[in-house]
Amino acid sequence: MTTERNQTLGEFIIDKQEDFKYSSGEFTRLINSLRLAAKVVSHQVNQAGLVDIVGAFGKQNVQGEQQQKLDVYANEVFIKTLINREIVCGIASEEEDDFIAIKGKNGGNDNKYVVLMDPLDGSSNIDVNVSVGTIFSIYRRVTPIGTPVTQEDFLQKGSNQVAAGYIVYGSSTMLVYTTGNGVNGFTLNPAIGTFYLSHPNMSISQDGHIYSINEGNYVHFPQGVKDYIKYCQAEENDRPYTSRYIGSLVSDIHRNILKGGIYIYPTSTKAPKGKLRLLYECNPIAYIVEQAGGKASDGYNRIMDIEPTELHQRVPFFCGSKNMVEKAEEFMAQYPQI
Ligand code: AHM
Ligand code: MG
Repeated sequence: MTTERNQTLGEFIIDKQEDFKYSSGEFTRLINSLRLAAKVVSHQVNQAGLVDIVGAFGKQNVQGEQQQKLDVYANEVFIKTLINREIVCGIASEEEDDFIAIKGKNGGNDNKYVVLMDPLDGSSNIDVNVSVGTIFSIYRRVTPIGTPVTQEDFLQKGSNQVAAGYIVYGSSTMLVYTTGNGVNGFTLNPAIGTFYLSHPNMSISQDGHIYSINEGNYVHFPQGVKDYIKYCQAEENDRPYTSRYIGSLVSDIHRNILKGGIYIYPTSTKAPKGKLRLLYECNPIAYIVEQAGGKASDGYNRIMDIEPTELHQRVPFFCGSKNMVEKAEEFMAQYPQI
């Protein structure tokens, strides 16, 4: 057993393999592939501004949003890395219209995992040198091994996740993930391309002092959210809270896990279903935050209990310190869920 102080991600994965109930070489190789792709994307993100990769790619993604070149690049790197290593049977990406069914060498595919991901979230922040992230979510397929994957394999409740993680490309690059036994964070030493365990057993405090929401949309928010914002700003007890909003989900969540806080992306008159995607963003982040001792809901119900109905489904998102999320839910409960 390697000492935790200087343990690398590769060593950690091997050491923890037996703790993981679905432990198999297949899963280990899958995590290793994501680790490799993360390093490649991290390198490219750090080149932004140096090479001609910043700026609109000139085409819109399935959500109708302008896609940036680095979105496309990150999407390709993660997909190609997973396909080339023949370790998953299917991939769904926020940047792809439909899921990808991966054929094995002889047409069939004996792999049991599917990966869902947002390859580069918050990419509008790239060309202003603000942190972005990758989010991934891993499930066991539900259809028989050896047959082509179907939508059913991807439309699973978040509580079925076997692992989830994010990579934050910030002042340093960190990979944070859970397999259901707590949350661990690894910082990349870019000089030698190695992730080291820097944040073992990450936990989020039950109470926090940060609220993160795009308050510019205040007039469009539901009344329960408006009331909660006023609660955060009231001068009473340990309030007013501090407002911090990067506009990059992974970075906002990462900071709030470390410092204690709540992140909210509610419904609004402009985005009646919310903005964030259940499968690529909310479920994996919810799994990590719950494993760190926090909570994630849509304002009324647990995120990971929602039965998905479509790949690119959007949901409102309330996530972070347990007591803060519960307080926000109290305000939401004053009004009917629309
Ligand atoms: P994206 O997947 O198109 O990058 O959008 C998701 C991002 C999140 O990272 C961030 O929290 C949110 O959108 C910010 O949205 P807004 O600018 O509306 O506040
Ligand atoms: Mg996104």
